[in-house]
Amino acid sequence: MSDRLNQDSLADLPEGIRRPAYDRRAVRTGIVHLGVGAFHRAHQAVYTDDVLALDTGWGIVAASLRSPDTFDALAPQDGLYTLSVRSQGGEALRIIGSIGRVIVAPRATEELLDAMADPRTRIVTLTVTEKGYCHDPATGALNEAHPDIVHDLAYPKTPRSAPGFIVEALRRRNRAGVPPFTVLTCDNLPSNGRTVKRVLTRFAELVDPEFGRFVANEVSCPSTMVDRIVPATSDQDRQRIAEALHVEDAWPVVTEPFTQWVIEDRFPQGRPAWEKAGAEFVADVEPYEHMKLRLLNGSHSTLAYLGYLAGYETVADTMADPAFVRLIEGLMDEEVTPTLHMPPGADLASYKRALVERFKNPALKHRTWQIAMDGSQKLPQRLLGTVRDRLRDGASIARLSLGVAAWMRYVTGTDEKGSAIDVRDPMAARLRELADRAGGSAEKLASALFGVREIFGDDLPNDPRFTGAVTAHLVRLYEKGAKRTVAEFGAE
Ligand code: CS2
Repeated sequence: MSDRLNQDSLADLPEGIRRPAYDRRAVRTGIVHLGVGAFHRAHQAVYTDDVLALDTGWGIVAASLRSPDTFDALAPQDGLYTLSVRSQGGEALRIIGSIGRVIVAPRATEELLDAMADPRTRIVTLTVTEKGYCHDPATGALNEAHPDIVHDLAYPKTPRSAPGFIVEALRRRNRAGVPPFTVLTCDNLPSNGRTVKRVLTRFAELVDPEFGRFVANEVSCPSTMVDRIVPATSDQDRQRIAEALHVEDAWPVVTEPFTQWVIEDRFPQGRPAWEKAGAEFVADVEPYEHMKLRLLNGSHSTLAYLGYLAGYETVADTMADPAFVRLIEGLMDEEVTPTLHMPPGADLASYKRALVERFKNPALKHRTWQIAMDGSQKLPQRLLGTVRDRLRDGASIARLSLGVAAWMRYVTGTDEKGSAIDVRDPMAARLRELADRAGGSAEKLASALFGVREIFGDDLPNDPRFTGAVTAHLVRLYEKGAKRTVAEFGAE
């Protein structure tokens, strides 16, 4: 028996471990996925694995746009990996087989473009994270000065960015008389379908105005709401899973029981019956997306910055502090919920109750540092859209502005004890420079960061209700630290 999880060792796995319920040799590719990170493998690839048992026409070819890590791990495993679902109740393991092939884009650009241009590919899905769209987070427009976009416009046949790959593949299909694939973004962007469509249309227009019109008119980009908490896999996870499997899996994913996928049903070339695996097809995703981005992700980012500063390693550790639970419940109930317009029948109260339990899940080691990444790309849709709605209604932003202040404190790159914070963000260097120039003054720091238009736009920096609230919190964070600021919050 092989000592590695792969097609040969599959039959010898211990009882009770679910494995693909279909013949993998019969699977044909229907989907190309860009961005084969843990989230894709714990979400869309699982829904698709369910569907393959009913229809083998929807196998996935998955590409990394940067790192070869996933390829190096999954190639010797024939694309197989373990999904570990963890809760206080224990762990369930399942082997996922929907990814047939992995491509590393930088070293196999033609192979990826060929797969995307293949007429059998009818959908291109994406999880490239917020920054992968190369857009301006405040406006949603393509960032034409982005180095990858500049590169891809100059060398369209050897793209680096997701928009560059998609537009080049669509051009090849168009030339060959093959209809466009549907572009299905599964990232946490506001109106994610509309955003990717705007970015692609502008990119195509810059390549060739007529092709821009074709993309605008002919390419379908349904919006989606995706939800499943998937922390980075640790060595401890790998070891525990290998012991249970009796073979090594170099690339398992660890997640929670909860999963949700809401999709707009606009697939001119057809689609898998993902509803049979629990996905919901609706005419308009926006209400669900607002609910999820503002309640879940808005709370997550708030917990991440404040929790990290308070010295908590994971979200569950942070949620073990009752003052943080109070803050987050108050944020959701008092400040976010009034901005949501939910379809009849949606049960917001139970959604929020479930969220608090999900954040508390002690079996998931979801590091505050991980969620704190890329704040410049996340803040607009997680907190600032809600802030705008509240200000328009003349309502309080006391908790929303605390999250923004904590982000400001975090991106200085120095924690409350004077140790360095490893700030990961495409704007990290610029933010750091602004912080250094502020020289430890909360007022100067706040005012310098409000000037980052890509995050705050032109309106918020000019609204004293916003700038005043954020600055006052930032002063408190410097004076008292995050733990005391949160503890005293409710008592004010
Ligand atoms: C998290 C999300 O890392 C983050 O920024 O907020 O990845 C979150 O776990 C997912 O959106 C949950 O669906």
